Amino acid sequence: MPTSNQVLAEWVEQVAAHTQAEQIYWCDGSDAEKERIDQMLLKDGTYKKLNEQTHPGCFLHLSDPQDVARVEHLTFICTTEKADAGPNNHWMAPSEAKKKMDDLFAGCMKGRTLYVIPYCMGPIDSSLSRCGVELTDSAYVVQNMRLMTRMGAAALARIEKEGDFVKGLHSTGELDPNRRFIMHFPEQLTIMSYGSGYGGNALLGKKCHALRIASYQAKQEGWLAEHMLILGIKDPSGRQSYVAAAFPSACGKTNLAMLIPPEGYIEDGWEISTIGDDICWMRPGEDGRLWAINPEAGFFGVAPGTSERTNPNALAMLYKDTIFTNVAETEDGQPWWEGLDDRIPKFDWKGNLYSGNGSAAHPNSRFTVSAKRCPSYSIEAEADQGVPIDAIIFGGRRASLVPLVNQAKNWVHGVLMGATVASETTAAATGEVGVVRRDPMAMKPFCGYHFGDYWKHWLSMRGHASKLPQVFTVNWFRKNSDGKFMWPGFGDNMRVLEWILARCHHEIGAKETAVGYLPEEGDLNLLGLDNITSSTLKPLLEIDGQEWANEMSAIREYLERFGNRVPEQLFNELRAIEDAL
Ligand code: GTP
Ligand code: SPV
Ligand code: MN
Repeated sequence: MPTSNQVLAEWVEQVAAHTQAEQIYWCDGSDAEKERIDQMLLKDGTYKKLNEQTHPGCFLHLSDPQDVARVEHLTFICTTEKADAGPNNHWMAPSEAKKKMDDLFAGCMKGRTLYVIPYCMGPIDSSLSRCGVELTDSAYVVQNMRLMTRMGAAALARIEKEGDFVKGLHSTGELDPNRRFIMHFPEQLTIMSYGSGYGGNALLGKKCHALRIASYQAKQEGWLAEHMLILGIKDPSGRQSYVAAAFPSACGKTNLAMLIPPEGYIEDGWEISTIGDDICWMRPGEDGRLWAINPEAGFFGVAPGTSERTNPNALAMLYKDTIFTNVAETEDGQPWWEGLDDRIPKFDWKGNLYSGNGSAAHPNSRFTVSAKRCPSYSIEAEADQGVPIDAIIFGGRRASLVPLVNQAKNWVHGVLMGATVASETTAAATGEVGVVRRDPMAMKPFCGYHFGDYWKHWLSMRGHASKLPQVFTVNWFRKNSDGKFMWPGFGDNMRVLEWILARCHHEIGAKETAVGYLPEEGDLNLLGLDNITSSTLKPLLEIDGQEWANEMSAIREYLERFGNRVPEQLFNELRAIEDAL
């Protein structure tokens, strides 16, 4: 075995025997290896080559039409005690889950290659990083993990030095939705995933490791593993700030992380840099601040809606060395999706001639690309110590009620805000789209343990970090009576970020309301915005007392569902808001 780590060597042997894999291949992460596997995927039809002139090194992959999103109803947290998984998770007893998965995996790799992918989540020499090994029979997964993580020889060397790693076993199986499970064993730092080749179900370093398993580890070790983007903002004076923002899946993290400020801001000298677009690991530093790394090395982003107008930085990185999954294709072999431009594609995401009816690209179609290809990607993303966070933002899609921006009055209030944000569901997971559900810290599908304990852990950060970030909520998705978005969003979200930073640095006042601090009329910079004035903005920055009183009752009812593990402080905070309302 090409490793000195005995546990790893034995595990690979045992899995190979149980799955009856035809051969074992250890990924080294080299360019030659990438090239070989690309050629193989082209040959077996997993990949289609896209237009080499316009999109060099880009491939199209169409997944099984029944395998296009995360499957929350088939995702389990298998802790010894059911109560530890909490009402926020599906639970199965570890012995039962293990037996179920062992049965599914028995002989499933006959005639297939077992790929061994050693990977590191985070900069390879950072003490905040953590390693894992994914065993998979999918070469498509290998190529995605190559872009999304630091994978190969360097990661294996770190594993051999450190000893421990997260074990992730994956097989696409038969892609049968009835034989599909994503099981997590946080107490054993183990993941078993069967029957899906799609993103979060199959790229085990991402949601399975970096959120579900890592959140559990983080609780024990005193840090936070969060579903957040990380963004750097330099103001005209040269002051550098960092913001982390948690929005549920397909609610704008990638877009905010790559924001290009409006014209006037650029002239004035504002600069935005991207650290991460989906996951953030934060730890209190010696200076009392929270220091954050992006554990990923690439972006697995939503394609629809990405355009020259909405996200030019993303578009600029996508013309080269990118894997496209479930997008449409133009006549001349270019990738296409709704919102890109007004061309009409020739093929839809199933590879059929596009009829003109319905979406040509799947609403959850994605691109996979190295973070290094992003024009705004910051060198700070490679820093071993991470970046210090000034503001934490929670958000979601709310057509009504929730204002454009709102600042928490203190940490406990901020944790309550995060714990009770709600959002309309999206195509990132199977199931109904557009239903408002609570999605605490955007972690509903990703927290590896009981939400009550999770909120307690968030509150406990006060004891470990004396200079915690300010906390805010935002909502880019308010709609008017015509069903149109009231806020332009995208680059113009910079205007909200400017206010947030001014608040963090105590440079601007605010309107105090029962539910938080909101911008005073005239305090948001609207220069250069057509159609939006302080008066049209008014409804976006108002708190309706009656509606919010109703919301608080709903929040109380929601928190009570989590029983006595919910910290009393959250109820006290809630009561104070109810009284103020
Ligand atoms: P995941 O990768 O699933 O975690 O999603 P994400 O949170 O990174 O979402 P992303 O940035 O990919 O945006 C999802 C969709 O929301 C895209 O279709 C975007 O075009 C759209 N979107 C993003 N930001 C805004 C905004 O400010 N306003 C509006 N109206 N739409 C937005
Ligand atoms: C999400 O759904 O939040 C994603 C895509 O970022 S996936 O990798 O499938 O989780
Ligand atoms: Mn995500």
